Amino acid sequence: MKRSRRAELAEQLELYFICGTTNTKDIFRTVETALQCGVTCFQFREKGNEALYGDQKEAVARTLLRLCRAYGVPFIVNDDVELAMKLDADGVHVGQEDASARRVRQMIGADKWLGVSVHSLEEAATAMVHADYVGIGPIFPTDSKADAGEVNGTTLIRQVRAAYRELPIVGIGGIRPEHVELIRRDGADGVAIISAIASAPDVAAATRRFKCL
Ligand code: 3NM
Repeated sequence: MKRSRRAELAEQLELYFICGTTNTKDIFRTVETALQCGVTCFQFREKGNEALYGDQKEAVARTLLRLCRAYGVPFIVNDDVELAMKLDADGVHVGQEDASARRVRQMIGADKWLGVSVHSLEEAATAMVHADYVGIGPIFPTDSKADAGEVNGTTLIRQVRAAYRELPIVGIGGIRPEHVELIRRDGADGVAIISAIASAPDVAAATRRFKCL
């Protein structure tokens, strides 16, 4: 990856908010508030029993994309490559169980961001051939992902950073503002958050807490 693209990406990963309609009562208000209060990247992740699909999912995504564009924040789609391409989103994020990084890269081309969740050094080594950044977690216990793997603290972040100095890394899973310093010190460029922002009684205050550490 060119130096400038790596630097730009690392900066955009600083406070990466992830949300779908099952994570909050009013997704538009939650996302707009989070954007106003300083999130640097947004991922639309529509998962769970009550998740929308088809036209309804697309309509929500379009509105969120418009909001992100208005605030100059990258809009990433979780898993759904077709939707990401239809909307001309800024990128796609996939897990290990989703389409393989190589296939997704072929589908989205070189210009869009590709993020891949990894849970071992081997997965990181494979992902980084095609990915622009990797997500590493769960750092702490989380209620937001039913099949999240073993909680590992920052161990894997440290290992991946030691092995790949230039690879953009975002930590994920149960992260609260007080954890950010440690996670960044151990090698992550940023943190990805669902519930600490989406479920907060005061989304603005919760977002700002991640910004002034
Ligand atoms: N992926 P919260 S943990 C979407 O470990 C996701 O790969 C994870 O939500 C992983 O901030 C997770 O509410 C959920 O804990 C993050």
